[in-house]
Amino acid sequence: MFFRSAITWILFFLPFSLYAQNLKPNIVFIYVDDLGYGDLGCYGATKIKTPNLDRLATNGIRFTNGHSTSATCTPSRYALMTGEFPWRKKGTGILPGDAALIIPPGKTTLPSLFQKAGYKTGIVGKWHLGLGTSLEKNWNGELKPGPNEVGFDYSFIFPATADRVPTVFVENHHVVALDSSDPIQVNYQQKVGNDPTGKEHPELLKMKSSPDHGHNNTIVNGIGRIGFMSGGNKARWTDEEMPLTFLEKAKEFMDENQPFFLYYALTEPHVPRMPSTMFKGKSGLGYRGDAILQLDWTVGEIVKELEQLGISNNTIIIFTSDNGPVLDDGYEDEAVTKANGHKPAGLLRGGKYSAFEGGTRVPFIISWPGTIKPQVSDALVCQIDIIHSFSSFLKQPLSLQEAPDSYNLINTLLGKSPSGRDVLVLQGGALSIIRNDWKYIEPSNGTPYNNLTDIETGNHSLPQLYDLKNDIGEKNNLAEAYPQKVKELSALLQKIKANG
Ligand code: NG6
Ligand code: CA
Repeated sequence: MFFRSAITWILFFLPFSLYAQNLKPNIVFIYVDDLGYGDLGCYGATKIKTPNLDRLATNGIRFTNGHSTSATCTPSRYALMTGEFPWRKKGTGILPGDAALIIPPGKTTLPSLFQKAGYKTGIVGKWHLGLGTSLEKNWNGELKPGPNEVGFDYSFIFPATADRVPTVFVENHHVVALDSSDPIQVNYQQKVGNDPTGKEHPELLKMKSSPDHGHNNTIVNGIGRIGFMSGGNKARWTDEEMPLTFLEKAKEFMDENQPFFLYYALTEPHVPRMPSTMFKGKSGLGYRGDAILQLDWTVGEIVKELEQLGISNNTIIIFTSDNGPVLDDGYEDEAVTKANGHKPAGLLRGGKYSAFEGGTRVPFIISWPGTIKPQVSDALVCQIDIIHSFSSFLKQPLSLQEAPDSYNLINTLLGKSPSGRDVLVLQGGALSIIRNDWKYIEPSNGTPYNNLTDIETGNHSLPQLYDLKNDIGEKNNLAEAYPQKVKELSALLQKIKANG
């Protein structure tokens, strides 16, 4: 009798429970820092092996025309979180480490949508969208507002970039491992405390900063940083430990909270590249290559954890990068001297900071084993579209004011439609617009070439027009040959700027 009713129960409820499971798949959004279009095996790299990401791509969708909104970190992250083009809002450029939060609490964000839909939301990794309400903040007290005030139930972050002070982790509202007898002070204008700086004591550095770059303020873990800090000695991170620390926190979060939305924002391969000992020297391309091996390994560990938890078929992994690549971003880490022919942006022109495709066209992979059909998609998609797409997926409709620049591309992102955006505005030094494979870059006064990073910025005093279908490397400026196209695209760009 008992068995019969148990079997009836299982037969009756199983389809519902499977349905319910599929209805709320977990999400791991893996956001890496400064990884280029040509940095992964599955995007054509031959000098570097990335088996875990290659496998993810083979089993899921590999987008060939996926973009961040911007060619640097803060604006791309702002767009990802809010669905609003960052160039519409002042103060969304690269933030210093003591910046105030730039997302107003209460604004609809990607994680807040998931919260509304009954998910547990967490961020582990790089934040770089500011903390608190002003520059003057007490790093020894409650740090608020921050990620927890804009949609995350749990946060384990570092505030800005790995090369900016304070070099500490913040868990929810507090610096981790803070010793009250050694309070932290941070200043971006002048030196605080007695810690040596890279400028005064280059002999103390284990990795030198490149000449003329600004990484010569307070030394932490033998590396000069941008900005000055004192105190918090026990709380300061060791760069080599960071990937393991983040991985452990990510695993804990996934184990304890389901369904979850995890925003896992890795620091690799951003500077300073100081990989774990197990990766040092492994790629033969210097620490930048090693950092890429490290991030590939990390992705493999996440996949393994999902398998061990028995939830891989019920978890969507999205993998992408906040902007394009740079070799020399301020440290003598052999990224240039050991590049050995590796092309971090692949066939694309430019890189980080650039209006050319190398600035924003990045690896973009989505996998959902058992649900997404493996494929390569050439659809034009942008990270800003994640929020609207998932609002549709989660049945959490947005008003016109919420995520105003985001498109609903859920069918494209899940591999059910081959078509993407018809038009996309991108932000390098200058703004550009893409429609039907034609790309127009606005004239601008900025320098065309950045000597420090050795990157073509895409800035030019004249209009530029490229035919991406036949010239993905943006070698032939067709503006003079197609004046009508220039007029059309520049008018459309003006319209989008003005109207949203
Ligand atoms: C630049 C830094 C660079 C990097 C970047 C931010 C100098 C000369 N360069 O200002 O090293 O930190 O900011 O990178 O200081 S991002 O990926 O977070 O946008
Ligand atoms: Ca970045």
